[in-house]
Amino acid sequence: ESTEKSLVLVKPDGYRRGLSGEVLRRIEAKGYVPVALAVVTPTHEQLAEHYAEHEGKPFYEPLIEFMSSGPVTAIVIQGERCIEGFRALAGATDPTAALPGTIRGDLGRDWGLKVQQNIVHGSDSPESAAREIGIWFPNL
Ligand code: DAT
Ligand code: MG
Repeated sequence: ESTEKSLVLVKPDGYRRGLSGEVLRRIEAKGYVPVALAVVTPTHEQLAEHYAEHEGKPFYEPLIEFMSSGPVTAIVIQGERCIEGFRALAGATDPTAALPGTIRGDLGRDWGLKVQQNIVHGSDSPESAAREIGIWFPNL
């Protein structure tokens, strides 16, 4: 199959809370197919690449610190329009504002102004997806 792919991360907060399975369940229930999956403790170097677009922003350093605080579950998903579709499943960036029914809305909350602790990452465009899949799954 040659349909669209997206890179999903269950972030350290989600992994720590045992939510990798719940995220994967929602992905599969939607009909997207996991084609690669790995538990990885990200390096600063890897995260600097992944979040290059945010370098210099006020939340950049705390974001990198948080993302390197423990293992993440990295998943490549596949399916027509899965980039847009997973972003819809994930919900708004701020887990307090994210609508119920979404991953962030149902499972996330604010723990002391730490908007970065929002359970999941999902690629936001075909270009980001290709770039990010290369960072997390260099052999794919
Ligand atoms: P998204 O993950 O919804 O694509 P983004 O790409 O704008 O959001 O930001 C990447 C991550 O950085 C996001 O998941 C959480 C964190 N972040 C974004 N905006 C933030 C803010 N204003 N304060 C703290 N963390 C923020
Ligand atoms: Mg983003």
